[in-house]
This record gives sequence, structure tokens and C-alpha cells, in this order.
Amino acid sequence: MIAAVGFKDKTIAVMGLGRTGLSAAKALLAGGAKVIVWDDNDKNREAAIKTGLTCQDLSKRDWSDIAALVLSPGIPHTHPKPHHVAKLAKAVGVPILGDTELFAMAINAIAPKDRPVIYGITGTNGKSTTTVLLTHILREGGHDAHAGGNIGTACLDLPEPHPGMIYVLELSSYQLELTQSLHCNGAILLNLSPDHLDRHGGFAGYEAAKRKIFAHQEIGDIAIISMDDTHSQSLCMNAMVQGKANVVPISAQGMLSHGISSVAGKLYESSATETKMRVDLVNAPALKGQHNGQNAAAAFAAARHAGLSVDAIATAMITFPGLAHRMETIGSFQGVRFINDSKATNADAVRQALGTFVNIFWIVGGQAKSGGLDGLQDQFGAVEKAFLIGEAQDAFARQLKGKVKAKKCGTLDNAVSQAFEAARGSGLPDPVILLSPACASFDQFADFKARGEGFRALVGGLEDSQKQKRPA
Ligand code: UMA
Repeated sequence: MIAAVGFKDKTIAVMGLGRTGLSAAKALLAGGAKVIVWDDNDKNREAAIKTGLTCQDLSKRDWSDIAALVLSPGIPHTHPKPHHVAKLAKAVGVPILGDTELFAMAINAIAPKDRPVIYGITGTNGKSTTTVLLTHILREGGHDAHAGGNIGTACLDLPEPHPGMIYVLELSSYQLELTQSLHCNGAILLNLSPDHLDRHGGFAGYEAAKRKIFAHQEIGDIAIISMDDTHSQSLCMNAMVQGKANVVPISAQGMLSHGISSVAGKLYESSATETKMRVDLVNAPALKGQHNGQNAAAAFAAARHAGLSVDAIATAMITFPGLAHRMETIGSFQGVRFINDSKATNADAVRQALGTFVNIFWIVGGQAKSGGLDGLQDQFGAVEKAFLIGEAQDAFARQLKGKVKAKKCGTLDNAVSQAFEAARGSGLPDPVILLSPACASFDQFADFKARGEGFRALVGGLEDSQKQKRPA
């Protein structure tokens, strides 16, 4: 755990008692702050009280002694409508911080020569894979590297810093928005496409949040930026013009004259004088597909910045085990393959999965994002039938009408059993049941992990029941 600095003997309010709030409260207490906490869910408050935290209703309490409000990233403070506690903080002039800002303050308080190195990773898709991949490469290369942030381990829950240590942080737009002083020695922007627009009041707000990852970069740092979408491209050009960090463009769509390119399953490094093939991803089973080419290009550039040799990076990419819930093969029986892509919470992420497989029996739905399945039509040829779940099922049935056969199933449970019956009776070669929801999970599950684990359990149950049916 990393103790928060700068708030000794001050009263700090913590709103939200999920992973962020609980870790921030612990870190603040360790740093000598007086901490009061609140959550709109009474069960979460009761659990917090049992751990010794002081709960006070922040909408009723006097705010005159409160020095700052630490807000969890899932709680809105501007759009679509500020949470009433955030509104109150603004009304009385109390600053609102995120846990990533507390982390940044703690690191900035260390003498520069002893500070750990921070690689920050953001973008609409691919953040988690790149975070885990880079951490794996750095560890295999002998570094003491730790992954945290949006990936699941709150950044203040990471081990205490020491010289030579490396933090690899997955940073969401929600987290970056509440971060003011984070200095990323390496900042990666993988891609930018519309997501979370309701929370940022539109695309400009979303982009502004993502841009903050570069805010405090200095000479000697590295900015690794995709050239594969127009928004990232213009950000890359701007970063090059500003000229503080060394800008390394990356692409998975063609050979760059300068930067790291992933072309036909191989990583190339190009400089002003030469282009060299560096890693053959054919040998890296968990890095298949164009999107993984981009993730690998970004991790390669960051690992080079960290001082690793090309050989060390290539060897580590081959042993990378991949990420749970991201195009993860979780079983194969009676000729049907089951793929868990629960992490695909928007259409762009689903596009990658639909482009990777054929003969797909697609489980899709949940809490829809704006635009729903827009932009996926050119991938529908790979889909045999869609099995719709969750709040989005009616809207998705309308969107798919006349394009893809679709069945409303309501729950994941129903969808899995119906997709299995359809897939094994289809007579198609290597049919794939793909959970790739294009939606948030919150209508039916705690988060995408719970949805993915639910899918894994249902597939496990199905396999057991099929075994029992087989004659002895
Ligand atoms: N709460 C309230 N009032 C509200 C809303 C929420 O009291 O109006 C309370 C809830 O009762 C709950 C807590 O706030 O107790 C939840 O806070 P949170 O939603 O910020 O969730 P955390 O558990 O703190 O998890 C957050 C990230 N969640 C979000 O940004 C939504 C996690 O990312 C992250 O792993 C974790 O911090 C550690 O850094 C998850 C996520 O879904 C994976 N991220 C989004 C995404 O990837 O698309 C951005």
C-alpha cells in the first residue's frame, strides 16, 4: 500500500466505497489524515464501518473542516449530471481528487533520483492487454514491475515505491479526468473512438481527459501514440510539435517511416536510416489479430524505453499468457469452441473479435452504449446467429433486423444453452460461441469480470452435463 501525502491531520471525505474508495481511505489514514467516508449503498457503508472507517452522510454534514473530496471514478462529477456530493463540494470550494492524483502526489514527494518509473496506458480499447503485456515483458526482463489502475488493483494498493521499481498503470478517462499532477515517464495512447460520451459531455471532453496522460511529460520521457485513427493521429502530431517527450508513433495498419509498425504479424522498428523486423508475433499465441499487433507495438516501444533488448522483449512476448475475459478460449467440446470476450464493452472492441473468428454464435447485449452496434455491419458475415441478452436486447434486435438472425434470450444462462444447441446442430466447421457483449454489464452483473466468470461457470456446467449424458 502507498501512503497518501500532503493531508496529515486534515479531514478528507471519501465518496464511494468500492475498490478506489476503500484503498484511498486506507492510504489517507496511513498518511495521517482524518478520513470520513460515504457510499449511497447501505451495505457498502456497513461493511466499511466494520473495518473501522468513519461513515458520515456527506450531504448532511458541515463541510467547513473538509480539505478535499476523494471521488471514485464511477461517480459522475460533471456529466450527465453531477452526483449531489460532488455538487456540494464544488459549491463550498472543496477540491475533488481521484485516487490516481493521490498516487501522483505520493510519487512526486519522493526525491527525483529515487522515484519509480511510471508507464501510463490509455485509449478506448486494448488498455488492459497492453498493461498486462508490458508488465509481463518488464518482469521477464528482470524489472520489479507492478500493474494497477483501471485494470483492477487500485493504484494506491500497489506495493510501496522504491528506486528502480516500475508502475504500469491502466488509466481510464474517468481516472485521468480527476488527475492533475501525474508524471508518466512513458505515456501510451492506443486509440481513440467515441466511448463514455455521456460521462464527458461529448467527444471533446473524452479526448481532453485522455490527453491528460501527456500533461507532465519531460525530456527523456516517451509518448507512444497510435497513427491508426484520426483523433490519435492529430494528438501524435501535436505531441511531436511540442517536442518535450520523445514521440514514438505506432501502427497496426501499415509500415511507418518512423516508429513501431505491426505488419502481417511482425513488429518492425523504423528510424530515419533503417527499418528492421524485430518480433515475429506468429510465435506469440496470445497476441494474434491486428488489435494485438497494436498492443504489442506499444509494449515494445515502452520496453525499449525501459532499456530491454529486442531479444528479451521477443522472448517475453512468446511466453505472454494473454488476458482473461479478452478473446479468451475457455473450452471446446462436442466440436464447439467457447470464447469469453466479456471485456468487449463497446462496438469497437467487438469488431476485433468478429474479425478474428468465423461461424460465430454471438452472445451480445447488456447495458448499451450510445450507438449500440453501429459500425459493425461489415463484420456481420462472420456471424451465424446472435443471442441477445440484457436491457439492450430489444434495441439490438431492431438494429440487427434483416442483417443477422437474432433471438432474444434475456439472460446469459438462456443464451449459452440456446447458442450451444444451435452451434452443435449447425453442421458448420469449428463453430464458435462468442460472448462479446458490446455493452456494459451493470444491468445484470457487478462488472465485466463477473459476467465473464458467469460465462465460464455456465460453460463448465454445460460440459459436465454433456459428460453425464454420454453412455458409460
Ligand atoms: N457509488 C455511490 N454512488 C453512485 C455511484 C457509485 O455511492 O452514484 C458507489 C458504489 O456503491 C460503489 C462505489 O461507488 O461502492 C463504486 O465506485 P466505482 O464505480 O468508481 O468502482 P470502483 O470499485 O472504485 O472501481 C474503479 C473502476 N470502476 C469504474 O471506473 C466504473 C474500476 O474499473 C477500477 O478497476 C477500480 O476503480 C480500480 O482502479 C472498472 C471499469 O469498469 C474495470 N472501468 C471503466 C471501463 O473500463 O470502461 C472506466
